[in-house]
Amino acid sequence: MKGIFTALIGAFDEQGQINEKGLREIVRYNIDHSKVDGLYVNGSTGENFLLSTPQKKKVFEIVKDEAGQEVKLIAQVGSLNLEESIELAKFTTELGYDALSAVTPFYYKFDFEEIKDYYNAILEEVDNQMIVYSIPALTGVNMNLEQFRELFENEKITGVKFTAPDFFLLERLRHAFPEKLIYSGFDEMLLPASVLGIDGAIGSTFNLNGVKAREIFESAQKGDLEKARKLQKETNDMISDVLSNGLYQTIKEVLKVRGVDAGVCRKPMKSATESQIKFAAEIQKKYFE
Ligand code: SI3
Repeated sequence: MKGIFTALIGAFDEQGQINEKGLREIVRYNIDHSKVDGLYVNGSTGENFLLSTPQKKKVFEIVKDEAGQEVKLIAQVGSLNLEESIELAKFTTELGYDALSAVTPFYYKFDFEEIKDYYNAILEEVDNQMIVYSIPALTGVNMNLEQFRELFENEKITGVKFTAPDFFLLERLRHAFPEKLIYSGFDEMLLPASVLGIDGAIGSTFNLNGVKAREIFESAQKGDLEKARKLQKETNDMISDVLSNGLYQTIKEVLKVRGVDAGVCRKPMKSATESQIKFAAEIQKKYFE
């Protein structure tokens, strides 16, 4: 379960329906071209929170069918509807997903006991491992070391996807829980996170840049910091341009330039405009050719 995991981008048509052919192409591209270690399915990048339960299930099915046993698969099943989370956890465990992940419950200001109960309730129902998805900037949920310790008391919680710029907490977590899996979630911070001893990374830009992400991770692990810094700098130039042009729209449009039919974003997200499409083509040329 270690290494580079792509937070899989979604593929939808103009009507918001799943573009199955495109989704299969995205999976193949990540496996065959980028040679990532795994896929993180129905996360933020998959526009998960815009999907109905049947649509989430369809994505899980298509990805598993396409990827088979070729790479590790993590199913993001977190939802404000706990019954939906449990249903998806059972569904993906039966499909053969290697691990579950669930975003911390958000919107309402849940207290820590409620958050802990949410994870334990999901895990009581399934025989699978869970990676906590912590992304405070989007959820408003900021857990401290002691709260992670309490979550990790459940042995089925085997790790965390740590999407925060808090390197003090990251170091404390690494030191306190050497046996737990820690994945870095911010691609632009892969190098410093790697230096602190993460087990892997889960990122949206790996849909485009999986090969270089691995090089950063592995160079840092080997102690070749000069090379890792150069690669992270090049990567961050690219990420700055992608973010300035609209993250998910740009990932999709760059993939299309490469012949991968990544479709459009689901409403209420906007589809790429002509100028975004044009800049995406420039990004492809500038950083990847
Ligand atoms: O769930 C997911 O799709 C992710 O793994 C998200 C991942 O942490 C990304 N965060 C968001 C909000 O999309 C990052 O990969 C992020 O896009 C990247 O670091 C650029 O800021």
